[in-house]
Amino acid sequence: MLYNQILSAKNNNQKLLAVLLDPDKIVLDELAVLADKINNSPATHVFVGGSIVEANIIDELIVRLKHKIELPIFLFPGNPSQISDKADAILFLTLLSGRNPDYLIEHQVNAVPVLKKTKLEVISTGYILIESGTQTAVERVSKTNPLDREDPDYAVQTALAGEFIGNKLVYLEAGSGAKNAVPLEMIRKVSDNIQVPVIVGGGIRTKKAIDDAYDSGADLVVIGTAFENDPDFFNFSSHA
Ligand code: 1GP
Repeated sequence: MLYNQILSAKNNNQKLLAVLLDPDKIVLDELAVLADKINNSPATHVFVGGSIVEANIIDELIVRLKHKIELPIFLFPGNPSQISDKADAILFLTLLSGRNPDYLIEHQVNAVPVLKKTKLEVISTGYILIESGTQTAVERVSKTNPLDREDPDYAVQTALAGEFIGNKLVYLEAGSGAKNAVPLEMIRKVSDNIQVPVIVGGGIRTKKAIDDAYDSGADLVVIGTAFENDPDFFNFSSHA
């Protein structure tokens, strides 16, 4: 089970790294090059998804990726239309920071008939959006407010609520392309206070920022925009 691999990595203090591919921003004809870059990177997972994506591209993208890449492919869906049986697992998200019932339960209920037709491993994930300096796509699409970045205790409270509800992962999200990533103190407090693995993403665009997130307690860091903008992003040794 892919979730168990994440748990055992956490228990062995092995840090994980996911490359997030947004199907709307991928040119399929350039995928072979991107796949090579991912294979030569420290990535341990590939996430596929975005706030708004046309579903028919996702199947094709994953099928092509699977020809080139052996890493597990997780769906990171903005809504049930993004479910593809070609992936290995799905982050079954609940937007814990928001108060929009569509993202707390409506989409999840609607996803079930689609999921029943797949063999996807379903991983319950508490998704917590943190204020990042500017409005992000998640805020816009979900019509919810993020949590105050200056209030780590409330983030802990929210993450613990997710854990008590039964979430198997907690994802601290600043939003794709965020101006400011999740504050390190918040990552530290959340990871110190919950048992389940912590994913951190949004606005992380340097190796130092990745390492700082790990040092603060992130178990898995997600990189989207930095890799989109520079497919050599993971070639750290060549950076100044
Ligand atoms: C967004 O956490 C991911 O959902 C990744 O964000 O695109 O800013 O790397 P970036």
